Amino acid sequence: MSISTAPVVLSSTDAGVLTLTLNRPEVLNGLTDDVLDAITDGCRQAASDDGIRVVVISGAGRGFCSGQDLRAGLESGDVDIRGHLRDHYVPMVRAMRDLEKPVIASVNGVAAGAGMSVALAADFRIAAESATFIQAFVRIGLVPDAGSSYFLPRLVGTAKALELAMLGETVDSAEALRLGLVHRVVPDADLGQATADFAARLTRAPRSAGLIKQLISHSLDSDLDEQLRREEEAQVLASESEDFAAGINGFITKRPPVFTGR
Ligand code: LHQ
Repeated sequence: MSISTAPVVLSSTDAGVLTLTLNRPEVLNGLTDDVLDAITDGCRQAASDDGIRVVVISGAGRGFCSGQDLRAGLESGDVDIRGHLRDHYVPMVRAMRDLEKPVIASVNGVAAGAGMSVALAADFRIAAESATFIQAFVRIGLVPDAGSSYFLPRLVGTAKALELAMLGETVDSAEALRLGLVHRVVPDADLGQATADFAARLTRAPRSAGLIKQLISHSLDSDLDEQLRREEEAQVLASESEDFAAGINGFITKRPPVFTGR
């Protein structure tokens, strides 16, 4: 047994981008409570820090995330699954979704089980050509969790979601792009730069970008009247932002506005 003192999630901030790198490469970044809590903490930190505009989640080594670490005590049968989900998985998904800033999953390799859920809970997925996606839950007799059964049908439709979740087959990056599971596929060697370029664009987005995230997130769960009310609330907030003033000024003066996220 090797005892590692390396952090299970590496965290770094550069030019407004908080990058969280899952760091258990020997198990393709299998999820433990510590990993889940570190993602939650990172998203909460991003929420309270005006200097962070975008969060990127990626994986160290050849995997993105292999889902729940199946050797972290589960085989004994003594684990309180309900508590485990409620105390660690749910807060992570909520922290990613409640954050009024974009989250990018930079999928460098296999995303399996709850590892695929992490990717799906992000706002954007940029995949390396060698990345694969597996609804692995059914392979071990479980059901999708960590939001997969919510996000997957919304991304690919119920028929395809059912097929992916029930058969648990491996989806390669080309198929993931065709299905609308990912936004971009890039050569493996270009993933870091492509993610950095995409994130940099988002760091220049106005305050309204976070409000747009919330509007689109809620749209499929709302009827028209509710969504019209949500738009009204969000538009009032957006119109009170410094970025709206900068946007209007930019239009009038014919100079591109510089947005600050406020
Ligand atoms: C792993 C793992 C892993 C530990 C690779 N754990 N070691 C579940 C339960 C309870 C509550 C909450 O929610 C959940 C949700 C879930 O996420 S259930 C789904 C859990 N994930 C899986 O079932 C996927 C398991 N992994 C695999 O099927 C394969 O490893 C994949 C397809 C991901 C990758 O295959 P390969 O590229 O062939 O790599 P490998 O299998 O050789 O893995 C490399 C090493 O990583 C290997 O260790 P070893 O010591 O033999 O070199 C694996 O045992 C280890 N590893 N996933 N989840």
